Amino acid sequence: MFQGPFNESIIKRAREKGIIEINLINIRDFTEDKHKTADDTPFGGGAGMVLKIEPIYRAWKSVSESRGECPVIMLSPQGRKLDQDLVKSLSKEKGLILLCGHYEGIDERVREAIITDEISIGDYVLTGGEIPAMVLVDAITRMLPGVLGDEQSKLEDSFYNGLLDYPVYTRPREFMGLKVPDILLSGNHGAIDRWRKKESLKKTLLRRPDLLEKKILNHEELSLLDEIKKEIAGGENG
Ligand code: 9D3
Repeated sequence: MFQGPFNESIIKRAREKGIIEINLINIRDFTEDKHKTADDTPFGGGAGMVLKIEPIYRAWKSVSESRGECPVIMLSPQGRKLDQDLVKSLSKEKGLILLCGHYEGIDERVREAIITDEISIGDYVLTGGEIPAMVLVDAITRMLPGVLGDEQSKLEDSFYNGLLDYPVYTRPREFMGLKVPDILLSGNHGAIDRWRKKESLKKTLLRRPDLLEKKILNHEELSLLDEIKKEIAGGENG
């Protein structure tokens, strides 16, 4: 499942540059019976299977003995919901061990014995923790120095942090009567920058006011927001 996302594009380049290292571990390789049994039926009965603790414990022990101490994160629907603040703080760790289940539950004692954090990627049900693990790796990797171009990182650090993106356009200037805003063709970079900031704020106010409430706004942002609110009250533009 991991071969596509981890061997393409930005993640591939980050691995090639040695910025990140990803090791995939199959807990079945840490079973000791002939059938490589990693799961069993639940005590107390009921549907579904439960991942056994021993193979997971042995896999974890083998990794932490060679790599040293680091957070052990289980991807689970019961976890703390992932957001950019959590991504940022995890991006500062030297290493992470990610544990994901597929279809089935994991013996509760795995949590007690080895798990330090539990993370969900949102309130919807998937078939396993693999895609959430890929999401986490992807989001963390793009935060690491040297992964994105310098220009992209500067953008992230400055104004647009915590706001929705402003609209972008490329050639042609007109398509089926749909025009590119004149200001973007004006060559006035001060005015373009202001327009973009305003569009970012407008879109965030209209679609995600919760994001605006979290963000500490500077003078320019507050005054742009004031303009936007007056325009909306006046029934102009959408
Ligand atoms: C909440 C559903 N559970 C009810 C008994 C069973 C269940 C279904 C699917 C338990 C785990 C899963 C597989 N999902 C994950 O492992 C998972 C997940 C998710 O489904 N949504 C968002 N984030 C995550 S992180 C791991």
